[in-house]
This record gives sequence, structure tokens and C-alpha cells, in this order.
Amino acid sequence: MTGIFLAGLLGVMVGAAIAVACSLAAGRIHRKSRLQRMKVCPMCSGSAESFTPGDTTDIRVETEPDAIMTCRRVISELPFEECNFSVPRSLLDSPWLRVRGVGTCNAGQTMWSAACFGLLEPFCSTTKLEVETIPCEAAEELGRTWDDVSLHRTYAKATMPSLSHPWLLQVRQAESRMKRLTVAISDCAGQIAQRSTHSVLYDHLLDAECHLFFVDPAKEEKDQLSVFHQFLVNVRGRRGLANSDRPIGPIAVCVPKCDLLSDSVARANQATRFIQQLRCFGPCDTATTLAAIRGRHELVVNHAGILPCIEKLTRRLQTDCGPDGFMFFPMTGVGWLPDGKPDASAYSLTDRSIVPWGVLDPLLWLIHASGFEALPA
Ligand SMILES: Nc1nc2c(ncn2[C@@H]2O[C@H](COP(=O)(O)OP(=O)(O)OP(=O)(O)O)[C@@H](O)[C@H]2O)c(=O)[nH]1
Ligand SMILES: [Mg+2]
Ligand SMILES: [Zn+2]
Repeated sequence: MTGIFLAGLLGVMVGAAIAVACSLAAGRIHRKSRLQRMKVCPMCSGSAESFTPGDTTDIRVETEPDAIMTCRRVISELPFEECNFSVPRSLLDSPWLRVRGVGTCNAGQTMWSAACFGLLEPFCSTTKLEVETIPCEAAEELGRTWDDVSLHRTYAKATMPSLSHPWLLQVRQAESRMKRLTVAISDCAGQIAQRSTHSVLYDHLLDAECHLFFVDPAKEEKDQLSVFHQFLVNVRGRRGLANSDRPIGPIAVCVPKCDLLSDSVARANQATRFIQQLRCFGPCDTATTLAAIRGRHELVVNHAGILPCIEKLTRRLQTDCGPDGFMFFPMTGVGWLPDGKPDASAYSLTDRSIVPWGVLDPLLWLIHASGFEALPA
């Protein structure tokens, strides 16, 4: 009797061990699937087979021509146009992570890219990472945009709907420099996300390992929600995932323009308290932690009353991405108004010190959530 019981118990234990091993393996596969050698061009989404050695005007490094690989995929027959996106040959073998932005026009996506670039360029250390920007056409453009904001105090022009040149980061873990990752970030015009989903540019928007959403606190909720809902439906379709299938994500939901909140919402006192709590919460950007990110996320959820979209978007993302598959990132690309001065209209950009706040967190979280350890607990 005891023998049968012990045999049964052993069977259960072996079964459980196999189940745990399988789920761990599945977890690994799931993570690996986002971090893999470059398979497709981060600009045109064509096969990486289209890359051939060759000189180019895209990469701004003085090097041997065949140390650069260029995508020769034809993206238009009339007029004839090749993709011509280039990368240093050494990067082709590193794991790649493609990040694309989704939001309505004017939501703050280009401002976010520029402020992030301003913080990172040319090199920056976070608690866990060493991050280097790769000189290329998109980086030069962002550098000019950031100069316009920080030196000349003017904002970026609206982004035109076209295949955007991604800007690139080379990321290494500080503790083990052998572990590296290349991140390609595409600033996608709000016009693409708002327009018809039946276009090459919309397909391109869907085709990335992870995404940033941009919620504009100054805009009508329904216009923004329809853009995000449409995106979630289409990204599921593209990946061939039924609603009951595994969650999509990770999605970092950026909430830019938080410096203007107390100015633009009816409940100004509540907004001022929210800003105070945000600013005191804990480290952000290069010193950020998972706990601080989660804490600010919860602050956003608890203040859904003064932020459009948040309540309905939270419900939708919980279903689509699971509770850990998305996170809210309150931020300001230009920095906070002087203490005790909630009226932004009295402070033009010329009178403000430009200190971006919270802009690096979504990028670090996306890298972390994709399986590359980037954040301390
Ligand atoms: N005060 C403040 N204004 C911001 C911030 N981010 C964006 N803005 C304002 O919002 C405007 C639009 O920002 P963009 O970054 O150009 O918006 P976008 O999402 O790139 O828009 P499209 O290019 O049309 O897709 C800017 O011109 C600024 O006036 C921010 O953090 N703080
Ligand atoms: Mg833009
Ligand atoms: Zn290409």
C-alpha cells in the first residue's frame, strides 16, 4: 500500500517537475522570440537577407565601406527607391529590439524621442546599463530637434507620414559587457496611426517587437481611444493571435505634457497634488527602478479622473496585455514649471529651464520587459 502511495507521489512530483521545466522553457522561448539576431530591416521590415556590404550616406562613421551593411530592398518602383538603411556590420549579429510609437497627431512622440536622445547622447550609464547612440541620419535629425528645443526654445514640426529612419542604441549590461542589444526606435507620425489601417505604413507600424503609446492629456478621450483600440485589434490580427491567445505587449504608455496638467484640466488642485506626488515618488531616468516605475504607474491609475483615456485604456490593456504587459509613464519632455507657478501660459518656453523628466523610463522598461535585464528592483 505504502509502495503504491510512494510511487503515486513520485509520479506527481515528476509530473510537476516536467510541467515547471516546460513552463520555464516556454518563458525562455517567449523572451527569446523578442531578442533575436536581426531578421528584418528595422526601417522597411524587409528580410535582413537584403543587406549587402557597401558604402552609404546613412551611417556617420568613418570606416571601411564593407564594414557597413546596407538594405538594398526596393521600396518603390516609381520613382525607383531603395531602402538604403545602413548599420555597422558588427551589429547584425547582436540581438535586436524594434520599438515603434503609436498616438494621435501632436501627442508628443517626437518631443519624447528628442528629449530621450538629448539625455542619452552620445553615451550614458544607467544603474544596470551602458547605452551608446549610433551616429546615423535619424540621430542627426533628432540632435537638431533637441538643439531647437533646448537652445532655441522652439518645438519640432509635425512628422510626415513616411517610412521613418529609426534611431539606434547599442546597449550593454554594465556587469557583463558581453551581453548586448541593439534597439531601433522609430518615430511614427500620428497621421499613420490615425489614418486607414489598409496601408503599407500602417503595416509597418504594427511590425515591431514592442510599442510605445502616447496619450495626450489635452485631447478628447474618444479620438485617442479609437486609435489605440484599432491598433490592438490589428496587431493581434497581424500576429495571428485570437483574443483568447497569449497577451500582446509589452506596451509602454507614455503620458507626456504632465508639466501642463494643472493648467489644462478643470480640477487644477488635484493635478497640482498629482504632480507633487509624482516628483517626490522616487528615482527616474538613469537612476530609475522597477519599484519607482510601478509606483508612478499606480499614481496614474489612481488619478484617472484628471487624465483622459486612462480608465478605459487600463481595462482594455489588462485584457490584451495582461496586468504586467503594460505600464503608464507620466513625463515631461521640457521639464516642470517653476515651483508654485502652475500657469504655463505665463511661462513661455524661453523662460523655462529645459530638464526632461521621466523620458528614459519607458525605454528601459521595454528593454527589461523584453528579456534583457535593464532595471534594478
Ligand atoms: N509643455 C510640453 N509640451 C509638449 C511636451 N511634449 C510635446 N509638447 C507639445 O506638443 C507639441 C507636439 O509634440 P510632438 O512631439 O511634435 O508631437 P508628435 O506626437 O510627434 O506629433 P506628430 O508628429 O504630428 O505625430 C509640441 O510642439 C509641444 O508644443 C511636453 O512634455 N511638455
Ligand atoms: Mg512627430
Ligand atoms: Zn530596409
